[in-house]
Amino acid sequence: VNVAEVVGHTLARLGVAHAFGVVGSGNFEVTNALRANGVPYTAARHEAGAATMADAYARMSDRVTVVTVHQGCGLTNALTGITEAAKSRTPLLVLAAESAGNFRVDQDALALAVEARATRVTSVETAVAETVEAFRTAVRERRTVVLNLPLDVQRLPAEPAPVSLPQVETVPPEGAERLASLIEGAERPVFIAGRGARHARRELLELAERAGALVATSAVAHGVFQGEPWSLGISGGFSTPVAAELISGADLVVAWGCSLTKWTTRQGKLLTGTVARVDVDPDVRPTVLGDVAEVASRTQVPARTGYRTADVKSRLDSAQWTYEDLSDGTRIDPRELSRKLDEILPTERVVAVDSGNFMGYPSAYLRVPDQYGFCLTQAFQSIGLGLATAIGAALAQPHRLPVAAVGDGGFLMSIAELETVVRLNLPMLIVVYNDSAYGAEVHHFGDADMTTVTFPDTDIAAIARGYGLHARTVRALDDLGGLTFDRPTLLDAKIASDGGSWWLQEAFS
Ligand SMILES: Cc1ncc(C[n+]2csc(CCOP(=O)(O)OP(=O)(O)O)c2C)c(N)n1
Repeated sequence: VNVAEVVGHTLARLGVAHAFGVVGSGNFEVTNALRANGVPYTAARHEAGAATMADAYARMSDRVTVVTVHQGCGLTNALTGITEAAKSRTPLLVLAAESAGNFRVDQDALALAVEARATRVTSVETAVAETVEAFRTAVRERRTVVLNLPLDVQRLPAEPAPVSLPQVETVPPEGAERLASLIEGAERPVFIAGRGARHARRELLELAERAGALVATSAVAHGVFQGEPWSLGISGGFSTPVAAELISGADLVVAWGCSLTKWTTRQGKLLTGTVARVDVDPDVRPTVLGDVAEVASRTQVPARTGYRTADVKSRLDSAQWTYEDLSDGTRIDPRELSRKLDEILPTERVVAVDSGNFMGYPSAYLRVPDQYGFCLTQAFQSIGLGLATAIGAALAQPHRLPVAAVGDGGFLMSIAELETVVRLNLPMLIVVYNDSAYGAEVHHFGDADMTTVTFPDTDIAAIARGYGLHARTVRALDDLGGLTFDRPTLLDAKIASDGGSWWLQEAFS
């Protein structure tokens, strides 16, 4: 037994859920040790895919996952996915082999530059403790941690040692009385739940009912309030017009574990009254410091109607998307496509959305069963992560239909992982919103020279068939007839242009 094997054994004992990676000589032994000790392993075809699969798996299972990479180039290839995870505070462990020779790069600097933590295994005596500490940092601080494994240390003889599960301390809430008095003083409160509130549906809905508050989520927490009659859905660019009006009419917005980005608030335009924040992170200077579920259940307010009036209810019930259908038989309106997919897909689904002009359509039109039904890896706004996100989410939620909604640009960037979808035989539906362009850029720059961002039509259905998927070209609703959801399937939807999506126009305005 050597140090590499001890690291794998230790992480298995700590209970990591799943490992993803691309294996080279430097991470061969540690990866096999994880597998030998019972950690499921999925081989990706590119390290960026591996990192994003691990990130999505962690988000859709609430468990720590691992990505394992070769020294130097394995880590640099994984960096975009690691950055997304780090910015999203995903508890993810990156096992990175590390060379002292020609292939050496400063792996600590790479990790720190993208807001991940950097650490390493330095000796036989300290290997177990250093591995446990990396795991503890990932869990306790909700951090993405790069654990470097120097090649010379990896091969030293070592013995596994017993490990104990690190305890996660909860922060006792501070400032709860102030929040209660803000809520009591508000006539039209709205609660917005973010990533830090994904576990707190019950507590938040109980408090919202007493306070007469309407509830909404940020995009990454989509699904938390699914089925709740007073829910406004996603706050921000993907909101229906009625939801946006009601949020901007609030005299108090309480952000629960939510960072209120410009996307969630339409550049601040949705926030017209008082804003209060509840968060475990003291750095964001919250009104109440503490865990969302705990703070919500301790906040005592008298029961009243608040924002939950009959008039608001009837506005909510009539809130719908309206549009003029631009489909013409050769190109399908992306809104019509999304609406129809929502109708025909099983409700037990997990939806992953890539970045681009198209991204609002699936996010706004596809309903999701709960917070484990939507996975948005968009903290870094990279295109090309959507397909790998859907793979990680599919493995974490194996009883749901995985749906990958992607643009043609992001899809072609990440196409290597199609082989992974087929090899795993995932019953995934991949929907390519194909406008033969980097549509977001086309709409952003209006009437400029578009030669750099437009492309000839690509027959993506034919490419997918080559990988072994079932595939269709979709130009009209009829092309969706008789779809089944039991094998890897791709829809190459040739979409009509609506002149730039409403949410992007908003963001660029
Ligand atoms: C890695 C990366 N490179 C470049 C960009 C800039 N960018 C933002 S959207 C976009 C176009 C995406 O095209 P596509 O996936 O076809 O979706 P569409 O905008 O056409 O709906 C690009 C290039 C980015 N966000 N990420």
